[in-house]
Amino acid sequence: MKLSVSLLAPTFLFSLLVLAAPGLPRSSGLTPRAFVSGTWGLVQEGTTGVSAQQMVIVSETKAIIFDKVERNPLMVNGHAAWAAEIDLPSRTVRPLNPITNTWCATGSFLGNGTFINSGGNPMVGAGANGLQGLRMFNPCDDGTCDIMENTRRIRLTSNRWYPSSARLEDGSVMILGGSVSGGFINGAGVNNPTYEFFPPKNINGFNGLRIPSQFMVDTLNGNHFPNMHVLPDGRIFVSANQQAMILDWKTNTETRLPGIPNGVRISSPFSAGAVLLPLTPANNFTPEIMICGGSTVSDRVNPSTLSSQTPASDQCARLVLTTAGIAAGWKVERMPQTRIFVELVLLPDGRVLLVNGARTGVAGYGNVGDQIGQSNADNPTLTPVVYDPNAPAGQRFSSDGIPASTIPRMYHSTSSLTPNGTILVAGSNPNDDFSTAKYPTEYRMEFFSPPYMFRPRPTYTGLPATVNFGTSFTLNVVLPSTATSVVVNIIDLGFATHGVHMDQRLVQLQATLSPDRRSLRVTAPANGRIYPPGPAFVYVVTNEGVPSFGHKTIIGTGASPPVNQAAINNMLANTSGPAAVAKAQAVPSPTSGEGSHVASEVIPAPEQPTA
Ligand SMILES: *[C@@H]1O[C@H](CO)[C@@H](O)[C@H](O)[C@H]1NC(C)=O
Ligand SMILES: *[C@@H]1O[C@H](CO)[C@@H](O)[C@H](O)[C@H]1NC(C)=O
Ligand SMILES: CC(=O)N[C@H]1CO[C@H](CO)[C@@H](O)[C@@H]1O
Ligand SMILES: [Cu+2]
Repeated sequence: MKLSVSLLAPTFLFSLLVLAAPGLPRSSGLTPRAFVSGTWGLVQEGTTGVSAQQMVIVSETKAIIFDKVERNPLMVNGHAAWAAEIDLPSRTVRPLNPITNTWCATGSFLGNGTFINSGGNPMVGAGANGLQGLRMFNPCDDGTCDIMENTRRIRLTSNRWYPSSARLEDGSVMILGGSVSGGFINGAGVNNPTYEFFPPKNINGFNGLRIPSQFMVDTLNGNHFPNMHVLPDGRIFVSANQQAMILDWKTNTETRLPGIPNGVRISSPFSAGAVLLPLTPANNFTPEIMICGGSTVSDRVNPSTLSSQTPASDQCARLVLTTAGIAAGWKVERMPQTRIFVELVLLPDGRVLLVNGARTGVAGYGNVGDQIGQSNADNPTLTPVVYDPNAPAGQRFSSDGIPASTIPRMYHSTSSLTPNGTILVAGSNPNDDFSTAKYPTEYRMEFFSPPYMFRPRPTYTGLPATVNFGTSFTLNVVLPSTATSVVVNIIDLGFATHGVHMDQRLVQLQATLSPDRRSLRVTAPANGRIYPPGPAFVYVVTNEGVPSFGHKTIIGTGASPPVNQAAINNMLANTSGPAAVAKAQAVPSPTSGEGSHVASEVIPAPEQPTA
């Protein structure tokens, strides 16, 4: 699509002018960064007990995992578990006990460090209807914390299966899109083309109710799990199917961007990976998006006419979000192989790991004419690729020294950077229920160790529990003898599901090393638009590309996001809760799953007042 300047809202133009101020670099300052080359490690250690459809690191030692309700071996409260906590140092697992079905939910942290998981699927077995689920988790170190749910009072306005979410500058979370009931792909009859906030806001006249998004109508059918990235001016980059836009949630204004090049569809079930490239002082915190993989097959045909053997896309496309960058358009590169549901993981050295997924087919299961077991995809990509955004074009992708895994990571697999710097890979389950067929329900965890893991590492102490915007703090550092300088990268490790990585973000901080190299004066991000208030892992990275352990802090004050009780009351008064919905709808059998898109299963949006 051609971008006309008249489409740009005034606030957009203003912020672009600020971003493109004279004398400042306009794109990711293309200065090559050092990184450690050599052989990567790969170990398979521990199991997740439930299949890792969704994964989030919640502390320096714990990850939590959500699955769909299915016959997992791990038990809790007399039934098969569908969520678990992993202790990373010991590789052990502890079952968690949500009430509702978390199938294809999203997740984000609030500014106070509480994690919320929202949306999901209707009732299956022991799991209550999770379509409006909103589950809270406060991380703990003592093995006593669990998911908290109060479905009558704390819930979404409406059904959301396959929504996305993003933490905003005020520490609240926006939840966008999804279907009111589910299947292989979205469609006009099941679409929920709206967004909402948690905690609910009274904004733009909607007073806690869901807010329409034309973009989520225009991007049908393939627009499940839209990619969302909070930009340094507070607005949100959103991409889905073949389109992209910037959403100003404060004014409910959508500004369309050039579409994804070459007809590539990039959201579920044509899942690409997407990442906001590192925001650094050198690039003046100029936002640049990269989207890799996806597919060019039609989103309008009966999925049984699609094939597990159709090559996915090998395209990576980058767009700099300034006036000049948008005018220049997407810059296209080619991965060494085609990839569907690839995960893009930011490394502490500023590079991006492309991991998991398959070379052919589409996301989901039980749809295509030539399923492998139940998988809609085939030809797993077993070797990750590392991408250096600052290397010259043509030299950015490399699998040098990276071992191939023997474990296919198909649909419903996940990956995350860990605080220690390894990359945790888990999940894979293109199946209705627990299965041992080809592309089975996978519980084994793997840890990739980049070569920096085998070098003498910098260490530090003195990180405050909270670090407010614009303030400075001092770390006591011990550097390897060969290091002459360091940078400080804070990373939001985000929430991984379906190849989409909510809230993942790397921001480089201003830091000054003392002449004796023992003390490092660091300045926090300027505001919550550069780094939304909430958890961050702080990596001190040497000039040779060796990161420290990433200790956890909370950026901001750790305060809870604003609560508007009147908006909550209005939402509760004007929307139905899951109990009423459950009565009004036929509950799909556990085997109808993501295997079909049946328009007759439309569930009316629960918008009618209950009174
Ligand atoms: C971090 O990784 C290193 C290298 O594998 C290991 O020696 C160390 O024990 C790990 N630290 C933690 C806290 O897991
Ligand atoms: C964080 O804020 C939410 C929303 O107000 C609240 O429900 C939750 O209890 C808070 N968490 C903490 C740790 O205070
Ligand atoms: C937008 C909307 O439907 N508002 C209604 C919500 O519920 C209150 C109390 O029942 C009504 O007064 C509003 O009109
Ligand atoms: Cu799914």
